[in-house]
Amino acid sequence: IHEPQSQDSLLSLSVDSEGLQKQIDELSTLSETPAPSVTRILYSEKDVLARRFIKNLMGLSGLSVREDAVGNIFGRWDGDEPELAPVSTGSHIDAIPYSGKYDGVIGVLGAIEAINVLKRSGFKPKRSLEVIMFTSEEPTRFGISCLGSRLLAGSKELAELLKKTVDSQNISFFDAARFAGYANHLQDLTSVFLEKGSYSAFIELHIEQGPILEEEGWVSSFLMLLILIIAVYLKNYDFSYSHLVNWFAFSLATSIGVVTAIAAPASIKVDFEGSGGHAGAVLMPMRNDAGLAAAELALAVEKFVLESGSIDTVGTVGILELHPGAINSIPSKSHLEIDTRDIDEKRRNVVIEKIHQSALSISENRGVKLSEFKIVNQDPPALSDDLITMAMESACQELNLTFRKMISRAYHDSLFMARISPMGMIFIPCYKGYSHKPEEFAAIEDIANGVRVLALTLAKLSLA
Ligand code: HGY
Ligand code: MN
Ligand code: MN
Ligand code: MN
Repeated sequence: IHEPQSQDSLLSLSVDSEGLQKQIDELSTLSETPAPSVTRILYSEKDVLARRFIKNLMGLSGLSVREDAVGNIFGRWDGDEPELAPVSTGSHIDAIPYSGKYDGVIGVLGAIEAINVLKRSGFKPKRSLEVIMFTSEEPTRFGISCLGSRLLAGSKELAELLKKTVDSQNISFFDAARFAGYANHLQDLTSVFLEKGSYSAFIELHIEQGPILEEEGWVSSFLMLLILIIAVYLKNYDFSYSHLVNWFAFSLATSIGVVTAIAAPASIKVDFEGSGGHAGAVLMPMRNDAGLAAAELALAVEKFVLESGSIDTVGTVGILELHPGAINSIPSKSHLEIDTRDIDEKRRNVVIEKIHQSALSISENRGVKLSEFKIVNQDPPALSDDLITMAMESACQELNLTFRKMISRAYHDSLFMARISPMGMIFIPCYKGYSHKPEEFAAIEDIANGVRVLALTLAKLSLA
C-alpha cells in the first residue's frame, strides 16, 4: 500500500477534539429519553433531526451528499481518479431505548472528522472517500438488525419482507419511511442494492463495547511501573521525573483494537399461548401457564449456551412480554425474543436447534400452544480483510499507538458490508466496556486516536 503523499503533515495533524466532543454532545440531545440516556428510533422525529444534523456536517466538510430509498446517507469526497472504486467508512446513529451516546455515533461523526483531518493536512485522495450513515443498525423498531446495510448488501428477502413489515404500533415500514421523508422507490427496494466491488474497502470506527482494551491498558501500565522500579533499584537508574511521565503516558497509551472477525448473530421470536384464567380460582393441575413456559425457555437458552463448550457462545432473552399482564391473571400469551451469538457459526446453530427442540417439548409438557417460533436472522460471521488490517496496524505504529487484534462480539453494519467489500473495523476503548446503557462512555482522547488511525488508514487505502 503506497504511503500517503504528505506523511508527516498527516501524522502531526491533530483532530478537532473539542469540536468533535461538541457534536457528540449535541447529537445526544436528539433523543426520545432524557439525558444521560439516548433513545433514537428509526424514522422518529428525533431520528429525522439527527439525520439533518449529519447531512449538514457532511455538507460543511465539502462532501457531496446523497440518500437512498431507505435513508442510507452517503457523503463523498471525489478523488483524482473518481472512476476507481472508492474507499468507504461509516456507522449508524440510531440508538436502542435508554442507551448511550457513543455506539455508532463515533463511527459517523469520527468519519466526517477524519475527512476534515485529511483535508486540513492537504491530502489529495486518489480513490474517492465516502462516509456512510447506515439506516437502522439497531433492530428496535422493526425487529430487523442492520436493515440499511443488509439491503445495501443485496438482501432480496429483506426487500420483500419490508413490504409487509409493521412495528408494534402497527405502522408499516413504508409509512414510517414516508414520515421521515423517504417516499421514493419504496416499491422497489432493490434500488438500494450495491454491486459487489462498489467499494475497494469499507472501514468502521466503533467503541469496543467490551472491557478488553481498557483492562489491557491498566495491565500494561502496571507491568511498566514494575519494570521501572526494578530498573531504578538495580541500576540506581538516574531517571528524571519526565521519564516516569513518559513511561506512564506510553504504557497507559490507549490501545486500538484491530478487529479480525465479527461474531455470528441470530435472533428468534417465540410465542406461547395458554388458556389463562383467574390466578386464585384455577387450581394448579388445571393450568397451562404461558408465562412459565416462556420462563422455562429463557432458562433453557442460558443452559444451552453455557454447555456449548466455549466462552464465545452467548445468549439472552431481551424481550419477554406477558398478556394480559395483570398480577391476578394467569398469562394466556407470552412473547419472547432471543438473541444468541457465537464466533463459530456451527456452534451457534446447534444452540438454535436446541432452543427449538426445547420450545416444542415445553409446549408439549405444559399443554401450551407454540404459536410462533421464528428465526428472524441467522447470520454467518464475517472476517476482516488482511490488507485493511495491515494498513490499520501500520497506521497505529506510525501514530505510536498500541494496538491488538481482537474479535467483535457485537455485530455492526460491517458484518454486511463485508459481503460486498473488503472490510475492517477499528475499536477504541470504552469505560468498563459498558454499552447499550446510559453509562456508556469513551474519552475524547481515545476517540481522537481512533479518528487519526481511521484518517491514516483511509489515506493509505485511497492511494492503493
Ligand atoms: O447488538 C449489537 O451487537 C449491536 O450493537 N447493535
Ligand atoms: Mn448497538
Ligand atoms: Mn453499534
Ligand atoms: Mn387478554
